Amino acid sequence: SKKPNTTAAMSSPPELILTQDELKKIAAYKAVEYVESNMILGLGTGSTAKHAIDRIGELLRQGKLSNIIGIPTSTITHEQALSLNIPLSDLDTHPVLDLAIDGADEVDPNMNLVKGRGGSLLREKMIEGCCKKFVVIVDESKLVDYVGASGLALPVEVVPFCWKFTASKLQTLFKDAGCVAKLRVISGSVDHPYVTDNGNYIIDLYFKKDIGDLKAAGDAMLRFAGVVEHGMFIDMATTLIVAGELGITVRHK
Ligand code: ABF
Repeated sequence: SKKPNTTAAMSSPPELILTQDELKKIAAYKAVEYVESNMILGLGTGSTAKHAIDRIGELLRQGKLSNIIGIPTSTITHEQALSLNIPLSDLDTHPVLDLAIDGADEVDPNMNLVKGRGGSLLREKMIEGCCKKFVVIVDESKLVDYVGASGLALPVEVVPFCWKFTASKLQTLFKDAGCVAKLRVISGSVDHPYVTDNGNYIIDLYFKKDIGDLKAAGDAMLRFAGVVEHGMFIDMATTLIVAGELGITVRHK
């Protein structure tokens, strides 16, 4: 039941049990095969993207890549790239990127994504929206039948001003899907809000059912003045690399 534009290859003996992090690394290394010298690159955030950035740094160090300019999607990625001596720039200077590589929290059958559990969805969407190619790298646990199906949140970045009002608007908007909206707090704290790189808060939306039309849902959220951006990346990924126990699958749109 393989799709015509899908290729699959064994990356390791099937009897070998790989950890989730090893799968992430396999997907990340595969994505870096798409990187060529002289590219302007969007550098993602998260534990999967981190492997890709490490690999890019390694290839630069070995002289196998040259003249790369990275555009980081978060301050943490900025620091990682600096530590690897990857030359960096920004969207003001380079508004068109050749390629971006990033992870995701969920990937639906149409290659629509949920991103933002790492809190970097706004910069990710700004940067990955300017790329000629956007390669998404995941382990197979991220594949879902529909957005929200994993039980994990759909993150929404909101301005701190009257965030409870905005959270309540979002929860009401998706009441038919049994939505519960929660302010993201710093890990280990009860009520200390997590603050994004842009000084905003994150409202995590949990659904009991499929929210249906993703584009309509996204547009409705963006109509609330307090909403800065949502974590659905609709029709943005051009290549999906999935690493699973049985090998790597590469799918192009
Ligand atoms: C970023 O990192 C986010 O958009 C997404 O939330 C997360 C994926 O994390 P990981 O690669 O650590 O699973 O790409």
